[in-house]
Amino acid sequence: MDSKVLIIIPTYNERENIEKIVKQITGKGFYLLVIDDNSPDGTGEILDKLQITNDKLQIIHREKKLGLGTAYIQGFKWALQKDFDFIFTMDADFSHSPDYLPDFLKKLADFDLVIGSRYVRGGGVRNWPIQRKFISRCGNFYAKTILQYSVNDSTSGFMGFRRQVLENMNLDEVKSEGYGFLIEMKYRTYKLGCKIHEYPIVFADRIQGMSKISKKIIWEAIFLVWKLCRQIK
Ligand SMILES: Nc1nc2c(ncn2[C@@H]2O[C@H](COP(=O)(O)OP(=O)(O)O)[C@@H](O)[C@H]2O)c(=O)[nH]1
Ligand SMILES: [Mg+2]
Repeated sequence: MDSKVLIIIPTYNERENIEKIVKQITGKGFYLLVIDDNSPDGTGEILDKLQITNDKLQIIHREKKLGLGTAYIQGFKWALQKDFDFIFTMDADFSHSPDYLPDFLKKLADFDLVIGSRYVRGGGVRNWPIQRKFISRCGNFYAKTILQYSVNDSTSGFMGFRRQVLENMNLDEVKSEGYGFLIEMKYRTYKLGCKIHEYPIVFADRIQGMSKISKKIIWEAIFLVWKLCRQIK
């Protein structure tokens, strides 16, 4: 691998998933940065042990649960400082299969942002209850309509950026959390005039551990979409 590729994964209570995901990603030759918010379940300690024998693994330990958005922003800044060329975001819970990473990377030769998308032909969701499917579909249709852009899966947490996108974005202005953060990153990228590709993925619901996304975060995202289209010109 000639260019430097970094995968960033934020974690909060991912004890059941962390060792396996670290091994799969670094086993493919990628660098991995995990940002752990002092998970009460001991995820951080497991990471420290894994790091002793894994030189592709980097860890940022934060004091307390500070949210997915700030974790990624901190990770992006770290990646830019360390001269990575391609920077990916992923969940720890295997909803985003690491097997897609090589194909995403190929696409980044032609695009600035690649989104792992459930809502393009060939993509989909496995193991979600019908209500969750419905909410996600409607939320993404809503975001696409209000923001007047072409992205079908605004709330996907699986993204690959060329470093230039993150360099050109004012990362300190990105203040949203959860789904809002995921939407904001895509919309800001679009507003920068970048080329975006949605790569079809089958999203598998987590088998181990619990989701940390709350109802409050969904409501925040709904208001954020309005704010974004008024504020970002
Ligand atoms: N560092 C950090 N990671 C978080 C936080 N909230 C969620 N995560 C991680 O972000 C990823 C996405 O969260 P998840 O619960 O899977 O959300 P869902 O897929 O929408 O249900 C997972 O890897 C979580 O462990 C947080 O406050 N801080
Ligand atoms: Mg998840």
